[in-house]
Amino acid sequence: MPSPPPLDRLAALLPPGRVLTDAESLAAFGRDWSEIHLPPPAAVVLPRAVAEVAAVVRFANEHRVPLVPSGGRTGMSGGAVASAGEVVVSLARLDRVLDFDPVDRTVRVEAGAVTRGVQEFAAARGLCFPIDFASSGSSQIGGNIATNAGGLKVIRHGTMRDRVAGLKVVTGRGDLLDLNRGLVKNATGYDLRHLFIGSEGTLGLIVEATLRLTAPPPPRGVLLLAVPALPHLLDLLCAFRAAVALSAFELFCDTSLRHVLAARRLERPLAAVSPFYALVEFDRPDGAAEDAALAVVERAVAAGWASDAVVAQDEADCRRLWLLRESIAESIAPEDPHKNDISVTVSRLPAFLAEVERVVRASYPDAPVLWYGHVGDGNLHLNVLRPEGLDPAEFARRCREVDERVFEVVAAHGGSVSAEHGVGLLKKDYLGYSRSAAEIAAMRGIKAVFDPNGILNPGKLFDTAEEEPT
Ligand code: S2G
Ligand code: ZN
Repeated sequence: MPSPPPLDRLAALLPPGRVLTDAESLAAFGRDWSEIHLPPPAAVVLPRAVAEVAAVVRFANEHRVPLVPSGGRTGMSGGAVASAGEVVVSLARLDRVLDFDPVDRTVRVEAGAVTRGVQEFAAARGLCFPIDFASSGSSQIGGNIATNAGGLKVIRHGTMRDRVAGLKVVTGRGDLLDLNRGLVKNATGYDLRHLFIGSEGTLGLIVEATLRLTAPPPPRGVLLLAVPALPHLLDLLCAFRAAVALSAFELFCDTSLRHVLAARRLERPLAAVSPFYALVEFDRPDGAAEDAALAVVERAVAAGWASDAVVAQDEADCRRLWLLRESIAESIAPEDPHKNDISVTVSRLPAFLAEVERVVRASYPDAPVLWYGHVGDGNLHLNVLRPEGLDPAEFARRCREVDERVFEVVAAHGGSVSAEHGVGLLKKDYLGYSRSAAEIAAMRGIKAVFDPNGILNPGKLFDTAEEEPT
C-alpha cells in the first residue's frame, strides 16, 4: 500500500469542494459494476477543466501517487476500481458538449458526458450517435472510449473505436495530446488515438472526444425468432443479412428470458418455449423490407432454423421486444452471476458455441448457465448463476477453473477473452489466452512511453515489470 498522498497539496490544486475524502464518496467512487470490493481510495478528485486534470497528473508524478481514472463506473471488469489507496480522478464534472458541426457531422464532448445525453443531443439535431447499450444512461463517453465499448448495434455502426474522430488525452507524463482533430484522412504517422482507445486509463486520462455521428436510421423493423438450436444461427444471420439492412442480431436463451419476465412481470413473447431466441433489427423504410424479412422467417421455419416468430407491429412493439434483451443484465444482477464476455470471428461461431457448450455442460452440471449476447458480431455473454447453497468462495473458485477451459476454447478459435467489457482486474490473469507475450511486452513498452512512473491505473490490464508480484 503506497504511503498516503499529501492531500493538502492535492486540495490546493483544485477549487474548494473538489477533493472528497468522506467514507461514502470513497466507497462509491472506488468501485464499478464489477462489484469487486477492495480497500477504498485515499481520495476522489473532481476536476472541471483539462488544466486541473494536468495539474493532478503532475502532482501524482511528483509524489508518486497512483491515480484511477473514473467515468460512469459501469465497467464490468474492475477497470475503474480502487485497489490500493489510489486517488480516483472522476471526470464526471468534465461533462460539457463543446461543439457540434453539421457539415462534419461531429460533436465534440468532454469525457464525462453521459452516453445517453450524447445520443439525445445528436437526435435533436437530426443525426444519430449509434453506440448503445443497457448502461447508456449512466456510462460516460470517456469510459466508453477507454474500454472500446461495443453494445447492441456493432454490426452496423462498429465500436467506439469507429466513432472517435478526435481525442484529447492527458498522458501519464502530464502532456496534453490533441489527436487527429476530427480529420477523416490523416496519414502522418502512427494514429495514437487508437492506442488510447481501449487502454482502460493506463496510458492517459481521456478528457475530450470528437465523435462521428451518423444519419438518422430509417424506421426500424424488429422481430423475435424462437431458435431451437445454435448450429443454424449463422444460416439465420446470413439469410437476414442477404435480405435486409441489419442493424442488430442478438441471441438470448430461455433461462435469460425467464429472469427478465419474472423481474419485469412480463408475458412470454411467443406461445411456445424455445431454448434460444434471436432478436433481429433491420431498416424498414417501406413494406418491401418487412416483406423481405418475413420471407426469411418463412424460409427459416421451413428449414427448421426457427420454430416461431413475432414481428413488431409498431415502434412500441419494437421497444417491447428489445426490453427482453436489454433487461437481462439487470434482471440477473441480484444473483451476482459469474460473467464472461467472449468473442470469435462470426464465421467460427457454430463450432465455437458447440465446444463452449460441451465445456459448460460438463463443468456446471448444477448451475444455471445463461447464454446471451451480440452474436451478430461474434460476442457471447456467458453468465453462470451460483447454485442454491453453494458457498460463494467455492463457486468463484469453480468458475475460475471453468473459465480456463472456456478460454482454451476461445484461444483455439483465435478469439478474445474480453470482447467489450475490458480486462481491468478480472481478466488480467487470462490476457495470455488472447494476446501473445510479444504483444504484452509491446504494450508494456507503450505504457513506459506514456506513463513512465506507472501512476495511471496500476495493476489494471497487465502488471508492468515494476508491479509484477515478486
Ligand atoms: C449486454 C451487459 C453486461 C453483461 O447485455 O450486452 O454487455 O454482461 C452486456 O451482462
Ligand atoms: Zn454486451
